[in-house]
Amino acid sequence: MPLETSSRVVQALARRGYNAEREAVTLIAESSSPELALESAIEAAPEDALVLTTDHVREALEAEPVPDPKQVDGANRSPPSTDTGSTATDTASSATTDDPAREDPSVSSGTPAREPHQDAETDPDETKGTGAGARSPNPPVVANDMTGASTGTGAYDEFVGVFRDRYERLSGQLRGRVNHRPADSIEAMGGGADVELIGLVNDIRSTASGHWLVELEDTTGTFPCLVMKDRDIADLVDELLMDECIAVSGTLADDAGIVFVDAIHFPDVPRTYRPSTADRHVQAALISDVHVGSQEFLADAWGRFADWLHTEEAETVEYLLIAGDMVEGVGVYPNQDEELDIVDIYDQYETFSEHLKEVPGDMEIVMIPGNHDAVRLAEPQPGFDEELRGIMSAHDPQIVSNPAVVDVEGVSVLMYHGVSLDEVIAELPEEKASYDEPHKAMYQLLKKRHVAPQFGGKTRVAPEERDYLVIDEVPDVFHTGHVHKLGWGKYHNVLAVNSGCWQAQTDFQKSVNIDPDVAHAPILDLDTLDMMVRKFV
Ligand code: D5M
Ligand code: ZN
Ligand code: FE
Repeated sequence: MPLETSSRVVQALARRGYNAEREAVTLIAESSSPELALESAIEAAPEDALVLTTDHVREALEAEPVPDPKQVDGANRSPPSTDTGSTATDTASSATTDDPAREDPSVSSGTPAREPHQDAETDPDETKGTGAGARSPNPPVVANDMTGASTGTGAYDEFVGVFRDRYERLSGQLRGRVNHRPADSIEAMGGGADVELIGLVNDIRSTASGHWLVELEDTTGTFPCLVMKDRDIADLVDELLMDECIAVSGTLADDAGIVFVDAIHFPDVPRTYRPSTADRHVQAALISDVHVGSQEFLADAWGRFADWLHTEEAETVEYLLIAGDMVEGVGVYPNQDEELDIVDIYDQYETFSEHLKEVPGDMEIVMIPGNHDAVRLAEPQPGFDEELRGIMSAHDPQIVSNPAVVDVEGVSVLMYHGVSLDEVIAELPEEKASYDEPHKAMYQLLKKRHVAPQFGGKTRVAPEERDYLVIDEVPDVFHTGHVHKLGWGKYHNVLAVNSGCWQAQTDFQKSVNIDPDVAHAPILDLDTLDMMVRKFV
């Protein structure tokens, strides 16, 4: 089946307002007269249908066998495209680390799909010989969506509440490893005692002699902890962010007024963590930062991506996860309006929805908002409201909060837009987190078991009864965006993926030397957690 035809079918349908299932597109494209088949399929579909299904097309083709192609106008059949380079597999891009996931990016382009993965028991649908119609993505299950559950009004005691919840849940993760002494009882232990305490980082200062004074706060008070500059653990102080939860072990000074720290513990991911995998061969595309409405939005590249999803090669790509910034938004950054292609935010979502229609209708889509989207900026960000959902309904995406934990075929994916990554990158030394290796900044969030530890900086945190930003359960995959750089790797067996963007370099990014990774689609094998990256530039 020439891609050219299938892609033209998809675009023609999207122009007519339809999202279409892949097999529906294939049937139309392969029929003797795609133009006629398309028309009669649209007629066969109910008037309020948003998705053109395989059944609609079958019905149309059976009711009205299309005439011999020689007798219909073939002017629309353009010659096959010679540009086959646009979807080349990219395995080398920014592959500069020693992460295991990079060494074997599992370049499986062209792998025939489906056949080895059917269960021994034959699916009744399968026996009908419906080919691609046998695919059946399950709607992903979302664990911690807080859309519609926001209780915060911004009152002071709510901030106290959210930090108490953070402390309780993260200290709970550390309690098995240390014997916590409440801050207000430490002094009474007397000089020289061994002491362990768990607290949120309340202050980090260097002393006159270059040591580090880290003040920890628990629910009873604060206590100063001294990390000597010549100890190995001094290196870890570089990694600390304000308000994160850590534990220290050490010895109480003679006057019992300070702890000399021997060890620092993070909630962390156990090194022995074993991720779950899907029990069939199925893939997910992990993207973010589409930025529709920006003059720099790369519509052509998006079109190539959507076309590719309709090809046989992408047959097993059944899920599309979008980690925020669907649109460019308005008034997000100073002077942003000078680079807007669409000035009205609702029009931006309308256009975004048009682009979503090009994505096969039989794919499951999950999306969370980002800082450019039309929801509150403070995190957790609830999923889009009813009006925006209405605009984006054609594809019936699952719209959930930022962050969200999404179970995709048994693989838990923590989706988070990633505003805190800017902060982690700004605060930590280059080798621990940088824009060129955004996945390393993600490792830090996994280690801290919190997606946005630092309060009061760039990342705005909304007070809720619960700290939704705590990473309670270790995810199998951590998916973020925001920094517009592609990077991935494994941290204690958890795959961290930052997914690049669909927006060319903006003036601001030029001014600060951010060179975005555009039009890449990380494709994740859910059965092996191997990943490869497809380029659509
Ligand atoms: O931001 C994409 C990346 O660029 C992210 O790392 C923040 C940074 N960025 C982009 N524009 C600005 C301005 N105007 N000020 C500060 N930082 C900026 P995104 O929010 O996804 O567009
Ligand atoms: Zn963005
Ligand atoms: Fe963003």
